[in-house]
Amino acid sequence: MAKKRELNEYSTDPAAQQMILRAEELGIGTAFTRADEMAPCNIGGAGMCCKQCGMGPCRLTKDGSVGICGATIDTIQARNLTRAIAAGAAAHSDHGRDMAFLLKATANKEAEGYAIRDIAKLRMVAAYYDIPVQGRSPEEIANDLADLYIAQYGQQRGEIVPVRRAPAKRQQIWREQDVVPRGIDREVVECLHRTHIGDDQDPEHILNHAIRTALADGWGGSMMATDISDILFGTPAPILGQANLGVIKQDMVNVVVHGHEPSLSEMIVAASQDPEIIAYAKAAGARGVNLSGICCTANEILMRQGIPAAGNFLHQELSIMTGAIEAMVVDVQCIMQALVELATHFHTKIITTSPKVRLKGATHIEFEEEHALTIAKQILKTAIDNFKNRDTGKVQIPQVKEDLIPGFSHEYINYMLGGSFRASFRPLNDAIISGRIRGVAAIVGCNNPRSSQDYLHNVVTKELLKQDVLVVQTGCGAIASAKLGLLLGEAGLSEVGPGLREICETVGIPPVLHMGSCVDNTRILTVLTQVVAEGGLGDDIDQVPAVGLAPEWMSEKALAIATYCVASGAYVIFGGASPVSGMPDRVSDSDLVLKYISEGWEKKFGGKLEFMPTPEEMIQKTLEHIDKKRAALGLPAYDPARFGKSGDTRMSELEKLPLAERRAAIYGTAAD
Ligand code: SF4
Ligand code: MSK
Repeated sequence: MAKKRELNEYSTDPAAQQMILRAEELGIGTAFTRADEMAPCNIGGAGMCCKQCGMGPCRLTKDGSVGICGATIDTIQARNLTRAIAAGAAAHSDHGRDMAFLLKATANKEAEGYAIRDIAKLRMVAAYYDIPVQGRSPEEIANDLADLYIAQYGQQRGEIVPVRRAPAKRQQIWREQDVVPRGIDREVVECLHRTHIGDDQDPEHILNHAIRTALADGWGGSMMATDISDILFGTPAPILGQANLGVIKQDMVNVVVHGHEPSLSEMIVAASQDPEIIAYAKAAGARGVNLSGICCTANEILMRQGIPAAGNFLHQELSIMTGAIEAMVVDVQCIMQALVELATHFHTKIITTSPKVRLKGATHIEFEEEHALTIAKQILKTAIDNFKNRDTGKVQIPQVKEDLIPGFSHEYINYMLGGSFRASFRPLNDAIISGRIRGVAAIVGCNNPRSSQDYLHNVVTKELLKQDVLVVQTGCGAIASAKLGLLLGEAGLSEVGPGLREICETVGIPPVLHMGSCVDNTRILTVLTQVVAEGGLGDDIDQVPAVGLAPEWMSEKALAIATYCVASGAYVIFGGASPVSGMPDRVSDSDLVLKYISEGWEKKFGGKLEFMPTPEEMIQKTLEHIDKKRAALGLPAYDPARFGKSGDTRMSELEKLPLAERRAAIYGTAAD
């Protein structure tokens, strides 16, 4: 009999806790209870099982044992990890490919309802690649850019073009190590080739190709996806939004969009505001259509349109448990197969839309860009028609939600620090150099039901903020902080270290910056590149006092992101289990891969990947790394006592003084 956990061991989020209890009351299983019932395989989990051919699967549980073909534990672990990285890179990059085709269709007026919204970004991106912009229409420029980006997938030789956006020194390292991606599809295919039975057997050599494949994602497919999403739907800027299950509305038709692609969800947003759809919903007895998002589709429409987020990865089932969702519209990635069975307990329709993703038992309404707006309306009408089937007796919506301000794109951070006439990263660099900001942590990635939902994200985030570390976030991690209220202006500043607080008050930013969805981790790469270019913090990314963390990772995409960040020079810390841990009592026999992705990669690229089970260790290693990088740059040691006497804190202290003393404190004299 599986051990049942306490409620707070499932989730730290009160809305989630309420729905987990509701599931228990109704006798419905969720990922939380399935995680109790499904003990992880300790052989596969540690990377010690190979099923690459029909002679196996081979499980290497004894010291010195090898597979039937003679493969060692190191080779098997390297192959397993590399295949996972290839799958993650493929998922992100294939999304980028679809976005490139959508840009091309939009430029040629073949995509219904789409337009080029951010011409400035289009011109800026085109300029990186010497695409002529003067005297040309946005459509002409977009057509050339789309062709260039589409060509990156099938390119066979040379270098993919976005790598030229990295710092010069970084590009040099990649060339010396022979890991510059030649073409996105080529690197993914080569991963599968090299890891086939009887191919590459040298673990380090296999893992070098994992680096090349991950770079094809981070400085390739993902970066292109972010560029095009901004060009078509607008580069994000701060906007007020809300997060958590309390955004679901009792008196409206609730439609949840879930997955990763903004192409359809942006069209659903547009359709939901169409008078025809509003009238259709009213005729069905609802006040209108209420849209909300889950996972990274949520992030995409939250940061551009302010559409609320119903939650992160583990909220997909819980949102249906409210009994008030007429349709959950899914596209690609992070969609649980369990949704269809769960939905049978309620009236919710699960609607698949991607030609790549079908769920048995779901309704399929395929998305076609030529008819995007028409299809979006058809989807909404299907949801509205389902409103009459809602069983009001089953409706239970947790009244829990938080306001947040997402939308801190690279471009907006540049603008907010310097204004439109002198946009610059200088103030950020200066704040790091002075020690007001000790360093930067990117806390990103998934939820994992094997640990308490949001707990690791939030405990690490809150402690680093106290230590004057500026936090940037993407993906489900960003929604975890949003639900806690850390993405809202002054909220939480009392919990923030004195130097960071001064910066937040002066610039007017939250201490945690929401930078987008999982493909948008590339925004962090371009921000770091600009930090380097601004000067004073070294001449390459590996010198910046910064760390990347994914405390609750679960997807192969997370491993691809980690690897391209390592290759870009970052120290990356993952929480939870390592997929290459080997047996704990056999460390000496199976730690080559574990050591290579840490010490080996650090020697070659300046970045390393490590897995840590406890938040305390993640925090300690993050701070040690930041302080080590500060010392290497010759920056003053972090000293919180030097700051905190300016900004709002200073003003509120002064306001408490009698007028004469206040004047003396400000002007150095009590005279009028
Ligand atoms: Fe076993 Fe080798 Fe086949 Fe893997 S490739 S399953 S180790 S025989
Ligand atoms: S959705 S990959 S659970 S971040 Fe991007 Fe969240 Fe991880 Fe999916």
